[in-house]
Amino acid sequence: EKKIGMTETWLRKHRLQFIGATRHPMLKSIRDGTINLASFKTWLAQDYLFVRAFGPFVASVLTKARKESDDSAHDIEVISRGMASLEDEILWFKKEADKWGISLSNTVPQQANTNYIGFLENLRNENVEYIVAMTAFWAIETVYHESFSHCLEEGSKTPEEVKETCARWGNEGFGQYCQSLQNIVNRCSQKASDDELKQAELVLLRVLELEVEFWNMCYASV
Ligand code: HMH
Repeated sequence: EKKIGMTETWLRKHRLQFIGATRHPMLKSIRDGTINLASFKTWLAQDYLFVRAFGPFVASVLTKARKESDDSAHDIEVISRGMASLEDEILWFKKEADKWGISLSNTVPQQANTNYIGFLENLRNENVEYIVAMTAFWAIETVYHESFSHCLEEGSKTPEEVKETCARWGNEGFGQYCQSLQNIVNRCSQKASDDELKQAELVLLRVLELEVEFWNMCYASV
């Protein structure tokens, strides 16, 4: 009998919030092919700014792993892989923005994005425990994997020009990487205090809210 991990417990408990983030109307419109391309372009430009702030956050998780993890050699390997792929991701955003005729240098963050970036900045504080930051990291990546892999499933009518975006986070390799992050959170949770677990759970819920607000921001921008 396999013991279920803390992350699975949280996801069962907060299933509706998880679905709210991963099956947002904007994602549904990608999947059924009715996506408004202006919304998509807003998402692309705003997500570029988000990913630029995400790098320093991931670096802070790496630092915490070095100091606090009980298996830092393993965790540093997994987190570094995420760090390394961000460079490629930023280049991809630039290429994609070119394709859609978007000027990234003229893009300013909208309120929901500013809130999300501020949340990441707070988590970089050294007083934030490793498991708390790691839970946010896992949740942020997993929400995108769940969301975009759904847009590529059989029967979806995702437009050709949006498929590459979906594949970026929806692919199986990215799914395995999310699973590695999840395994780290599950392992850490076995040794965490009740207070740390409570904080990690609240951070997961906040990520789910911020994701919904991020999609709302793009959806409403037309
Ligand atoms: C808003 N959430 C948002 N952007 C992303 N790129 C990810 C999650 C996944 O990295």
